[in-house]
Amino acid sequence: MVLFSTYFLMDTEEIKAYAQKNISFMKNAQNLEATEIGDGNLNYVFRVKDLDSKKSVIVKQAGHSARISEDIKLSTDRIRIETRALQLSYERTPHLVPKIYLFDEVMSCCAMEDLGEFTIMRAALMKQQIFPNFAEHISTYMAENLLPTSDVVMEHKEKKNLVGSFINPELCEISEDLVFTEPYFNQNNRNEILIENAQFVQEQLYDNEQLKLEVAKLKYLFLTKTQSLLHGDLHTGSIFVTEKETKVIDPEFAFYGPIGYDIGNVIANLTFAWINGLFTNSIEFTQWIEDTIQKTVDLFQLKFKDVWKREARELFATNSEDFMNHYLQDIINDTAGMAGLEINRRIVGLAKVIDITGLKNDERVKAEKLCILIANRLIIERNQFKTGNDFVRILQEYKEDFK
Ligand code: SR1
Ligand code: MG
Repeated sequence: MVLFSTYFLMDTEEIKAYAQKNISFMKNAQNLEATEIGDGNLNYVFRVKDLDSKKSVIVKQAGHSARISEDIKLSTDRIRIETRALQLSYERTPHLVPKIYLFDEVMSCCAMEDLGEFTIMRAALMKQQIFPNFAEHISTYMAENLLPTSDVVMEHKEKKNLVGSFINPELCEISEDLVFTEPYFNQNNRNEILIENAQFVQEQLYDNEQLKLEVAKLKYLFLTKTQSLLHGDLHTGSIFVTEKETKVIDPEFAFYGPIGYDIGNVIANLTFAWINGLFTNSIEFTQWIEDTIQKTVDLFQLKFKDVWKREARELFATNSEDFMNHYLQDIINDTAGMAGLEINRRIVGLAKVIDITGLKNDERVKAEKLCILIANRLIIERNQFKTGNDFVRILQEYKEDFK
């Protein structure tokens, strides 16, 4: 009998035994089925289903290296971070994240609610599906979860303790390398660039000293700005959707960083869907994306101010509307810059997105150039961004040239 008292990487048979032992509603199950359904880069994800009661659970286990590469060695502490981050989000926004059932430090796994009827948003966007409530949901998720973990709301010593418990050096290092450094230096020789765009990338990224100065400033924000507890990897592969609901998953990259990093990731990944829609002539879809980008930024700002007015405790924050506006404007500027960085890294770095790689080669060549042009403007002009419309305008400016 397997005791699960020392760590090992579980297979589907062992996962069934694990669920039977540890999940209360599976204790007497005789007819369990387990499938490995993970498609991420790092972990193993199993769905365990009781074929009699029809109840199911998701068990996520971390290995000692990344799933995509044995060379990327990672602490299994990422599962503790993910579990805790989901639990904190569940306290504030239970309708927007899955419920955690258990965390097992020995086996480096957690068990959570099965979101069986949901689809990964990136896959749905590739089919040009529209989610009318997405901006409403994601802006609530961000406003309700980001500001309350900042110094604006939290007692400063408590906040520092929380910063400490979310120190996530290895996963941050992945982002520091893949998002902030390799796209501009290729120092690890891991960038993957279409031959047709090699010269363009050389000029626009590697040799672009004006851009690299701005990227350096943003990298140092990521390294040092312990503003709020972030999701840390809020792309459309970390979001589950149905027509009516949205659930944010996978906060294993959670750490204390600049709020604009999360919002920027959302905007960047919506931009990839927009570009896919542009090249596949999906007019209704691209219009919905434009509308969603605008609403996400504008609704975030409205909801952020509501949370601030309701929950701010720090004295300057409760006494000065000017300070609130300054703080929010700074977030929007970071958002633009971070969106640009996420776009560039998904084009030249090793972790790409199907929205762009799934295009026909000649379209992909053009789409990648378009991405880099948009990204560089987001980075360089970030301090001019104020409203959702500013993010949409930049897309519209390129629309005609690239159709
Ligand atoms: C080695 S992990 C590559 C990427 O996958 C994750 O989802 C993060 O975005 C990371 O940068
Ligand atoms: Mg992930």
